[in-house]
Amino acid sequence: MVETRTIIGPALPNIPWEEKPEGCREVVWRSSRNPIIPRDAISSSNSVFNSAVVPFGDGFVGVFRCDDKARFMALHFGRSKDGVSWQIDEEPIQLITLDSSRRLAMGYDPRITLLEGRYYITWCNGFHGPTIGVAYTQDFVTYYQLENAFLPCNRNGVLFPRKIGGMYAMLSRPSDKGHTAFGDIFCSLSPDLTFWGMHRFVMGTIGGWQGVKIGAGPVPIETTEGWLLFYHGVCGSCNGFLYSMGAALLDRDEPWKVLHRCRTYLLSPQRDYECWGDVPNVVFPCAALADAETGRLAIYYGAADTVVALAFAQVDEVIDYIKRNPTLARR
Ligand code: BMA
Repeated sequence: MVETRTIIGPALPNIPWEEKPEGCREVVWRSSRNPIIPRDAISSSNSVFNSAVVPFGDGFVGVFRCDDKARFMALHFGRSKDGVSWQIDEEPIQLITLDSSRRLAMGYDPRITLLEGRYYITWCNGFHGPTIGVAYTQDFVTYYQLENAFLPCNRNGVLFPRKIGGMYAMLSRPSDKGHTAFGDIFCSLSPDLTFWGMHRFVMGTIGGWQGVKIGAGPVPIETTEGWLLFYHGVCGSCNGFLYSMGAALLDRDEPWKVLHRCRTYLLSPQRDYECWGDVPNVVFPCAALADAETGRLAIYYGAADTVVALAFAQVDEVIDYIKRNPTLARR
């Protein structure tokens, strides 16, 4: 039990958890049950990865990126009692949309943000190129689609879980239509979740593991030290891109201000299920559960664009790591 709570939020006593293995020197350690979701979790799926999870009722629910065997991307609902074993619906989520021009065209890389009693789903939607789709649900039965947040091309749209300075806030990563070879994180504000503006630069690429592009990962976790943002960073190699995970602390009142950012990664593709799959060498975090009582974190990430994996960390260790391995470059 920690003396002072670092995480500003509710306790989550049933958070999935495994103690750090004896002798492990890493700040983030993997579940011994990885990968927790196989590529064929539903009968039609080629792969299940880059997915979002939240506590719901006395268990957990999620929105899963399931690419089918025709290699079309769709979002599927799933439920779990323990956050580790999942039942995913065979049929994709259907959204209620008033305007067919922004209908869900494809769905990938979802995030779920609990905000003012509604669960907002943001994902990469097809609209003359990728952009950020937004929908909400209160029961994970009926989903209402809102306007796309941005012009194409954009990816990795991540909503903050509360208004900041009276405005809704979203991180995103402007991109292109392909396998974008650039990308910095920006923050945009909105009075109503429809009109987005006041765009602010948050942070950009620097050398090494985060040298080609970076993108926000799970919904930021509010802590006494700032918003804890896990993000993916990409570097190029002679065999293509390599995706790793790092973390930063953003100012609680002006989240485009980076307080601290790590120079070295927290997790990189090293296990077989992260290195072998449809896209080798990818760890891509999309969700994190947090228990304010114990400071435990459970991080869900897609591995090799093929399966879902789980990792654990203690919030104070992560914050200490970010501060001990700082970079001041390209804030
Ligand atoms: C990005 C997205 C992700 C994917 C990653 C690695 O551009 O398409 O869904 O995990 O590439 O292939």
